[in-house]
Amino acid sequence: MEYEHFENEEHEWESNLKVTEGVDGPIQVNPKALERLKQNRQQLMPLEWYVDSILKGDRVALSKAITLVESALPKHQELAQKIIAACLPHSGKALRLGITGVPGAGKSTFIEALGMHLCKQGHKLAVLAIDPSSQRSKGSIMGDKTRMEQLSVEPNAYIRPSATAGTLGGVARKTRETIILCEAAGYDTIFVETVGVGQSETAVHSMVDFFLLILISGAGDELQGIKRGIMEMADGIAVNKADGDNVLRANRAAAECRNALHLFPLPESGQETKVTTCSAITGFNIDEVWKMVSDHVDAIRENGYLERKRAQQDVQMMLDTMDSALKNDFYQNPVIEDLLLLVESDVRSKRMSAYVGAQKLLDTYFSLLKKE
Ligand SMILES: Nc1nc2c(ncn2[C@@H]2O[C@H](COP(=O)(O)OP(=O)(O)O)[C@@H](O)[C@H]2O)c(=O)[nH]1
Ligand SMILES: [Mg+2]
Repeated sequence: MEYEHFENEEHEWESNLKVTEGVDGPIQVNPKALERLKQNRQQLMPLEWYVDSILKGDRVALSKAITLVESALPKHQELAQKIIAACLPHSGKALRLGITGVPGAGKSTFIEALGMHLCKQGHKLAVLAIDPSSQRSKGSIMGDKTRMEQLSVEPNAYIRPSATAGTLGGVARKTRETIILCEAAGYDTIFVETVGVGQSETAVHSMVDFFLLILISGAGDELQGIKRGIMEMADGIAVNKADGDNVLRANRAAAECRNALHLFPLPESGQETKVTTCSAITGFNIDEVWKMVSDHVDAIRENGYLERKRAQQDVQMMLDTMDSALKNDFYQNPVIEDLLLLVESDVRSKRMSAYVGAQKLLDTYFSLLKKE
């Protein structure tokens, strides 16, 4: 702790060394190695410090704990899991809202508008993002912080850039754990934004109470870009950018959406999927969207669906965790790694059928397990 403090402080030393500013040379060290070095240097605090400070709502402790959750180092993971276990009984009370939509639909702008609306009402809001593709972009939500100008300086809001590495499964697990920590720190509303495309919707859907789809009106082909599956996952739809000369088009898009939804069966929640228009820029109907969300969550809390849904999500998280652990153990086994290359080339050249190849690898793996 002290060490970090020291590192960040600006010192005015009396020194004979004269520092001349110049152009940065090329990076000499493998950036990945540097990252590890940095992680290793992070001084760990005792478990109680993290837990007590998080429960008091200390943002520094919260951020440090999330960094541990995101770290790949075993000793960080070990401590992170203990912090999560201690925070778990204090979690679960927040409303968890997932937000999805194609890039450019206005998700970030919407989060800024709705987020400020909620903070003004006294809510404490945490904004997280799932972006498995962010390895190269360093977390698009970082860039999005510029779209969240007010929210990023709002004391009642906590914005956390997405974890920057790993598979979708890994990133999803980290986000779920981050939700637990944020709830323990007193955040009563959690937004999870999907930044990636494709599979990340399913991941976010599996960890929220309400899944909001943000659409925009296009040139009459509103629904083309949206897969039916995502429409079906949505608990509510907001057609954004209903402002200026776009209002009519937005209304038409909303009507088309409602028509399309009529063809779907009533969702398991027992609640119809509602559609509304809004504008994240002018603030039009932002309160309506929130009403749609909170009414829905109130209703499913009352009819018992919320409890069942969260229980099912917990079971799913357990299954996903085992799934990825088993896969990792298999694919990271050195014998399997070598054999896989050989079998792959046999299958490719039709010397072996896909089924026989898979069986050969699995048999080898299981016999290795027995020998252990
Ligand atoms: N006219 C209008 N533009 C909007 C609205 N919401 C977002 N935008 C603009 O749409 C662009 C993409 O917004 P952004 O929030 O970054 O979308 P995201 O990629 O879904 O996060 C930006 O230029 C925003 O200013 C809206 O309600 N009305
Ligand atoms: Mg965005």
